[in-house]
Amino acid sequence: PERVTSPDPTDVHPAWLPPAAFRAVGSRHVLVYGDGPLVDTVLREARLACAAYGGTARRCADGPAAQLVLALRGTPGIAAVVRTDPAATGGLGDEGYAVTRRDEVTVVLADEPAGLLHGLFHVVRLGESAFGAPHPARAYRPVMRRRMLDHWDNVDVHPVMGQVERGYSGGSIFWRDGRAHPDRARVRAYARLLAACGVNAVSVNNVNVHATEARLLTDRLDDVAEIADDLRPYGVRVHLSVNFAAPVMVGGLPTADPLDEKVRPWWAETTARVYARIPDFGGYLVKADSEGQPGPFSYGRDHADGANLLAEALAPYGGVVHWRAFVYDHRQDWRDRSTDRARAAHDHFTPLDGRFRDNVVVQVKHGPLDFQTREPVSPVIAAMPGTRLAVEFQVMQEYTGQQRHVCYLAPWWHEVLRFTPWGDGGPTVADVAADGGGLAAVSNVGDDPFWTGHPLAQANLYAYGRLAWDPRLRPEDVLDEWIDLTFDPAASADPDLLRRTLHEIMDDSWRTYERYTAPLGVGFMVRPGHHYGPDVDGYEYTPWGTYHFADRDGVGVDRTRATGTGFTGQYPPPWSRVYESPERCPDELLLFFHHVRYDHVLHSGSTVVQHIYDTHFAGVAQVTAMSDRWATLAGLVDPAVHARVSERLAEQRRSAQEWCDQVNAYFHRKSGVPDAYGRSLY
Ligand code: BDP
Repeated sequence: PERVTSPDPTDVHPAWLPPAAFRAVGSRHVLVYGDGPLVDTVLREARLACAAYGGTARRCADGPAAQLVLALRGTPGIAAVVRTDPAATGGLGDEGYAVTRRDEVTVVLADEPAGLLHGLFHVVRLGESAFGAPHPARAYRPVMRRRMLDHWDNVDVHPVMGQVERGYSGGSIFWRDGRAHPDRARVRAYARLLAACGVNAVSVNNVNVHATEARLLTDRLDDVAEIADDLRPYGVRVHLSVNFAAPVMVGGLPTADPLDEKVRPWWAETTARVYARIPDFGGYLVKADSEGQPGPFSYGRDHADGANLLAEALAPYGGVVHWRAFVYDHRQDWRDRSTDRARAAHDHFTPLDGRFRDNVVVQVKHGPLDFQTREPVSPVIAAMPGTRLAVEFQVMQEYTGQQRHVCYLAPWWHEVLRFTPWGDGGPTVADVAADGGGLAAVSNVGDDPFWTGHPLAQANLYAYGRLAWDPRLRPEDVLDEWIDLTFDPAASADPDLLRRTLHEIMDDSWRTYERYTAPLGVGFMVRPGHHYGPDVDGYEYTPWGTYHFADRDGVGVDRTRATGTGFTGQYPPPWSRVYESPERCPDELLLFFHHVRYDHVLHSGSTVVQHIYDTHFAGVAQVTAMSDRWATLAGLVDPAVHARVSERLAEQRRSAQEWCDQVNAYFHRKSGVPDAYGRSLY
């Protein structure tokens, strides 16, 4: 199809980059020093801002005295303008920058163009306060080198999954009718949003690689190159999900055996063609031997053989293979309690530690199961010291309300990133990822006018990027940044009400969601297939390995070494001991690790069954309160946003009630225990 741009770009919500976000920059005299495409982007952004707010943006030094200088260190002649010791902050790396303010001039310095772009967005975030009190140079460097988003987008519309697998925001922004999407303006706008929150890598197709998508690697490479062209000016690199059986599917070989003598050259030549077309191509993402995807197991090889094959092909170009550790048997015998899906990744991967090439990143879901509302941290993260690991999150809300419910996930990710797998004082999950392959997350974006279906779900994408840049940021501060950029409270009739209300609705929304859904870490209880809404026994007698084992006496999965699946033994101390004991195990994970009686008393003092009743009633009440609060913002936020969020809150309220009714009725009938407060349980 002919390439077009959005008929009316204002149809698309500006997310966290409305023109007003640039007011402070745009009303200044801006000077940019340096060359190259990313510096051009910096200048273009500054000019756009200045055109709207009366400032000027130039590349040379004459004209009005500069109030904001953005300079690449090493550019000849900057010493006169940058009246600070350019060496004061040490090396800033590929993406770092330093900011200083002196003599009424704010200066951003970087060693590389990408750093200058990140520095510009830093000033945008600060707004007017970037032009306040003087301060010495402060350096900012990303904690994670690679901060990746994985799109589960199909090129074609899949008969069951639709275009975006688990997508809750419409179709793909990258693909339409089997080709690169004709609306390139939208892809560029996306790149800009990503750069502004810190994401620097995007995988552009689903990890389940079907026949059409497999061709992206070969005869559809031009389409991938087009997307790469649109993301490049914002420092975002393209990665591709590939099918391990590609040599057979698109290469005409009889086998994809990693040790076959024809398979290796096939990957080498195919990869050479990819780099000839896209010189800054990031690498491959692979889901192998998982949920029906082919992999090395089909040939009697292991995952190190498989990953190293692709890594070898990518190595000459500096590319990486992200090899997912999400490998488990989805055809389990549910009667056999000795198998445990939670164990699978550790069982498969830890024996391979030390065998992966340097440019293999083993990408581990943050929990051992599958992006549930609450899970312990995956024990794999602590078990592969000789392997580069990336931690994978799901910004897309598959199990957290599918972007119909408000569920601000940053507090959850923050908790995971701060977790210390070897106990207090030891390295954190963030440290492991920072030393290894960084963070990856499944994107929640589609061609919906609000990008993310639920307008407040934009905050999750923003927060993911910011936490990947700096996992030490506090979720509530990240939310403040997002509110400032998106809603421009300074220009609102009631800035305090706006900010306070958004915090009241969002800060605790993940815990609220947890309250009215599956209790105490047991997970699932969702409707099979699409995973929306409650069905307590929906997966109980299926082969997927996701059980709660509720009976008349109790509930929960015994994953102890003493009497259960032995999963607790995959953790190093102290967590192996903490999780092994029902007394020491944190309440919120009790049913993940233990099968307990309904009258088991939690640390909170409540019994398990009374906790279930109480939290479910409380969760529904909190959603009602959220709705009431949102109503008070009518007139303070864009009417289209207000209407969309109100609609979704009504659905959240309905759904929360349904969860509460079904879960409470279920446990009331199983246990026969009435509610201590006499509320109706059915
Ligand atoms: C599960 C999703 C499935 C994905 C899978 C994955 O239900 O659609 O393909 O994760 O991560 O949560 O590969």
